[in-house]
Amino acid sequence: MESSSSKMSHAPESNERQEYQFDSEIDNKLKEIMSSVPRKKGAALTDLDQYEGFWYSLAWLEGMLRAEKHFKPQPNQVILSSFPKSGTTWLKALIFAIMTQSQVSEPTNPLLTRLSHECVPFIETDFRSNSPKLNLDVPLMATHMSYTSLPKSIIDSGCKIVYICRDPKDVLVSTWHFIHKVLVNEEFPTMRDIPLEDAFEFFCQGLSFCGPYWDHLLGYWRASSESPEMILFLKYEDLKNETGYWIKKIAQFIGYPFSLEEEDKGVVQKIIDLCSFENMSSLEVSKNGMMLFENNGVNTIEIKNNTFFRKGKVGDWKNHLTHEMAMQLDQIFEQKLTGSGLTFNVPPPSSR
Ligand code: PAP
Repeated sequence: MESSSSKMSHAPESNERQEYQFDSEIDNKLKEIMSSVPRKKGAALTDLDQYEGFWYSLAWLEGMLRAEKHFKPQPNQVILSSFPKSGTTWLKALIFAIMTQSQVSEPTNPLLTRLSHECVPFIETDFRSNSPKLNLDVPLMATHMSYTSLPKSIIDSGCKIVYICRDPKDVLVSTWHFIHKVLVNEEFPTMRDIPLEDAFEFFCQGLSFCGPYWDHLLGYWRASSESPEMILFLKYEDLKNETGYWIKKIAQFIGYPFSLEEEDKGVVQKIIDLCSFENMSSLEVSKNGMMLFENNGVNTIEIKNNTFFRKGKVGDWKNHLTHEMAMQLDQIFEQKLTGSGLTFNVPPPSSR
């Protein structure tokens, strides 16, 4: 995604973007992917192609392949990984704020005038774009890729990965609203609005952007169990319930711990307030800004920044899914996650 507001103009030598105009190897690989499994409709803005067991849009896939070839993590690189609609926008802001903690109260803090998606680019979209906007001062990038498809350079470098997931029922509802809100604002021939019932069926079949969700979760869950020093596995619900506790945990994990002095000065609370749904969604950039999303190299669609903010609540699915739908989704995930130790029981209110 490319923001319509001011762009960073760094051209990092290490990531060799000038080669991106045309790359026959990647072009051929994309053709091979497209011909190996039929393109499918899903709970997504675009039709989906399958790669290494997961469903992506073609534009996303192109970015992934370019990143596989060219991505070189910076020293102390941090990667935020998530399934779409699990809390990415929020966690991008939180980690960015942690990594730039001395600026938290500054009126020039980038998070006050830029959407967190602009402060923290997705690897897939940044590597697809010919006008990169990496903020090299903060070595933080995000991805929706499955664990198994992460660029090898990320795994080899041993950089820290923070993964966030969310109750599948809320992810589905949030996804469906997102598709609807984007298409209300933008007409696009290859994209279509879908009823919730269809989105539900697709989601249950694993047919959503970056789905199947259960496999996405399990990839990161197992990797984090094997290498807890490399992957921190978070849940949106926990982050909502105990934001301060998890901010400190994340800060420690990525190597930006708070000193006692900083804690005494209330830095953690300042980060909570800065990144809260109420604050972020009411900023001018969130209310009136927009992103340009490169759909297929020829067309772009505009996505209003306010599309990334809806309710920001745990359990809103209750207002949209029937009891039967909720049970069916719970059963699918229970069965898929059996034996992994990962569950989606919503925690009781914090006592910490
Ligand atoms: P993305 O994958 O497209 O980046 P992502 O940010 O992961 O989307 O998910 C959007 C959800 O996060 C929305 O949830 P909802 O539809 O259930 O409301 C959005 O409201 C929520 N969200 C965005 N910012 C925040 C925030 N600061 N705090 C809590 N939730 C947030």
